[in-house]
Amino acid sequence: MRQAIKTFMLAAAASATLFTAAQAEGIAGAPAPFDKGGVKVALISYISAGDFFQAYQAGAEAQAKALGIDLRVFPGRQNAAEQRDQVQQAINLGVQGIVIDHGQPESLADVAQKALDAGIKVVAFDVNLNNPAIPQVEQSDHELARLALEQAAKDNGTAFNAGYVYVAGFAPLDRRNEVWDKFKAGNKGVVEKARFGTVSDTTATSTADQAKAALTANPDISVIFAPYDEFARGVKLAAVDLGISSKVKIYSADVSTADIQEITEEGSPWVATVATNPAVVGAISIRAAALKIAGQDVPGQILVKPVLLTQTALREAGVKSIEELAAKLPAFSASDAVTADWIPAKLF
Ligand code: SR1
Repeated sequence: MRQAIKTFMLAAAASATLFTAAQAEGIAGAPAPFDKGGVKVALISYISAGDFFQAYQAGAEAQAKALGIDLRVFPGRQNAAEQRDQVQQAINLGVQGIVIDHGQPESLADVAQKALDAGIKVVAFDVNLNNPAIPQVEQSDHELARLALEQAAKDNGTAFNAGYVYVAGFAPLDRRNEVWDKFKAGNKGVVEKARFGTVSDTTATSTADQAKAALTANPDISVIFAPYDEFARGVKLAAVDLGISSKVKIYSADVSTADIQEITEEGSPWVATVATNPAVVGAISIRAAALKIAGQDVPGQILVKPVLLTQTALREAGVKSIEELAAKLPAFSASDAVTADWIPAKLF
């Protein structure tokens, strides 16, 4: 695990310990069952590896701790059958809430319904379970892709040869793909010369191998749309290995301290990313589950707005880490999405 994420998680945990006293007896003034404490929630992820998912989990843990929730985290191993089995395990554990983070709808929809039938509140992040009883948290993926591609057009015009990194079947990537298709349809001078991508426990290095082959076969590619930071990291690795960093520009999604370092380093081809704070998204997912458990209203769709972060802006602002980014952009570390006055909100 990268040092920056460790530091962040420790800070989040330390901050959450402020609420330990409240946890034992519950939260004064909170609705049942949070007034008594001891609420059990499961976080069931499809992917746990990588900066985004580690920060998402850290944010979920910090919010859970602040709410006195006993959070059971099930590690994601990109295994649909295992994730499905974990939902069943959570039902057997008697949790009051389940947050499902990514995954394949076809292997989750019926078991999620089984949880609902058992009286368990279910919240989904980035997996569309097509169930009106399950609120869906997402990062405004259409806006995220639009901001990245508008920046690409600003930097490169609207006629260029592109590489595109995409794996179908992941809700956020599918939504970003809709915007990419629209962008190409509206800009006929943009030619997609190569498409590749892998999602696994070694996404960045596997994508790097594919990017190397694609860039070698298509030396006229000047722009790569890689809307997931692990994809962008892989493409950057390939560009550096091939010695073509000055000839390609990478536009991505997501941000972490390691990403900021890769974007801002001298000669980096990674020129922009569009991102939310994944820890905030994790905290929001837990709050949505908590509100449902307390019988309070939660919108069917919860959108977290992303921000455009260009290499130029990050360098000019001297930002070197997520913490520094949050200090410059306070909105990045906080969100009032799905909250209530009884929910402790100051986490990071
Ligand atoms: C494989 S899906 C990866 C994406 O999920 C989250 O939405 C992150 O933004 C990441 O880009």
